Amino acid sequence: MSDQRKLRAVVIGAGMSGILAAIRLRQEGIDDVTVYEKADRVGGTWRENTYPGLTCDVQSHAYTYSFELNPDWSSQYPDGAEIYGYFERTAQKYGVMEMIRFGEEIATLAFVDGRWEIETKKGTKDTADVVIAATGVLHHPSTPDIPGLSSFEGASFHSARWDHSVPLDGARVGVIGTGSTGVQIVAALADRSAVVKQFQRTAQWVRKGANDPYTEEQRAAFRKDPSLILAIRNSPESEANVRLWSQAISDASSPEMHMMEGYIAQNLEQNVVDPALREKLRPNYRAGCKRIVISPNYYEQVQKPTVEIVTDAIDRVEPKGVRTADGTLHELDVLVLATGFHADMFLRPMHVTGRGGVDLEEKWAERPIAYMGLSIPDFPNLFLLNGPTAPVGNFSLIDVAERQMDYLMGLIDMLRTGKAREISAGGKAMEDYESTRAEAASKTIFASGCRSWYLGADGAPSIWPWTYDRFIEEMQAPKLDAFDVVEG
Ligand code: N01
Repeated sequence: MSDQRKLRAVVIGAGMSGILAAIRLRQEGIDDVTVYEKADRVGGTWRENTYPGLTCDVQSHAYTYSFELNPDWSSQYPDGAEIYGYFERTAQKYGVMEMIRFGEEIATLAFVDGRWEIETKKGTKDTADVVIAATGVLHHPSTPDIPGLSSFEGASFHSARWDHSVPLDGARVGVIGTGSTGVQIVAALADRSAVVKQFQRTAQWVRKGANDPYTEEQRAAFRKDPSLILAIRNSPESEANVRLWSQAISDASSPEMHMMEGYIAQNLEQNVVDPALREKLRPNYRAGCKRIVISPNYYEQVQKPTVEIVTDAIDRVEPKGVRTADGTLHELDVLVLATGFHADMFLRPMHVTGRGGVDLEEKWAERPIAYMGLSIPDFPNLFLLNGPTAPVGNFSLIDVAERQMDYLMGLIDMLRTGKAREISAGGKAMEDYESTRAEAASKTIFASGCRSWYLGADGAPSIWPWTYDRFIEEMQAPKLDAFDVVEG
């Protein structure tokens, strides 16, 4: 141990991935770790999203760190507050809170003389040997450019900026958007609000997910015997589902994909009684092209008399509500923008310069790229969790982050043991990765013709196109010939 180099690490962000990175670095004996968090609490997406109906579309026992199982989950799809509580408790338990500088947003990162120089918006300066960017995938809200939006006299906000002072019970609420967020909000408000109008530009494929509560007996059994939780996480059925799904989405023409589409379509056929409503809700693109929405009760809820699916295009927003192209004014008290996020931000809006002063914006002029979603040529010792082209398509981001972190520890260990002083993806490896990735991406279901946050500005899928098994295999250990290694 004594001849090991003492590394100072900085983690950016205290959400799910940042908490993980801080814990793992400590576990591996790297004590000098600071986490910079722009907000005043941990939790990332689970801090920022507090809308009614919020849950995770990955089952609770699977959306849990492998080293911190949670026998106390109340159900398969618990609410956002419960998920937030899990991350906060875990951060407290593992001493992450003491490592965090809250209220500090990093403005610049510059690689100078072999170290990262860091400056926050408040002017705090720091340096680090290693930087792990755990900046999240979907956290820069996208606000639609709809004429008249600011003229609305009621309350209006983005789903990730929920205003809890606004009464919803008995109110007339409009929800723009039919992604996972819009679906969850509408399902939750159907029993509370007087009128819920969901403005649907594009229909969604919705898969029904059972949400049975765990009983106290089950939770007691989980506490006594954690192998019961592992059995849920690794059950042959869920493993098989992940494999089948991953096989299917990576090849849009595969029999697996056609089978999955049939299965998902059944949910619509079997659960929406009124044929006219069923046709309104029927997507005109293939299931899986957008991220499938999982909901235990969306179809049940949209059939309630309080809910109306509005398919006429939005013309403009007026002081009293939303005017659609057919001339109707939909009068509203509250207008929710469940309109998604800018999915190409990653390290942005930080100003990041790498070796020789190269600007990340130059590197990312066409699209954000990172070898294996985690390392960028000429940006040594800067690693990303769930970065560009990571497998965020219908997989559990917590599992992705854990596997990436294990892989990164292999690289960081080289820095610590003096086998390397600087490590970043090699230019050739990056090119090969990106060209084979783009080629494979064109065969995925994501490229089958729809608009989604999986697509880059050029309209091509910008995420992991291969199977999950392939990702697991790649993450076993770094292939060192893919990296530029400056020996130390
Ligand atoms: O955002 P989205 P989201 N006029 O981008 C519509 C994760 N998530 O927040 O489809 C009218 O999917 C847009 O219409 P269209 C999950 O990974 C997870 O719902 O582009 N409509 C679309 O309907 C998810 O995939 C959970 O035609 C406009 C919607 O807004 C991801 O976050 C929960 C419009 C945006 O859908 C994003 O989901 C919630 C306009 N001008 C979210 N602009 C979990 O369960 C946009 N739209 C973990």
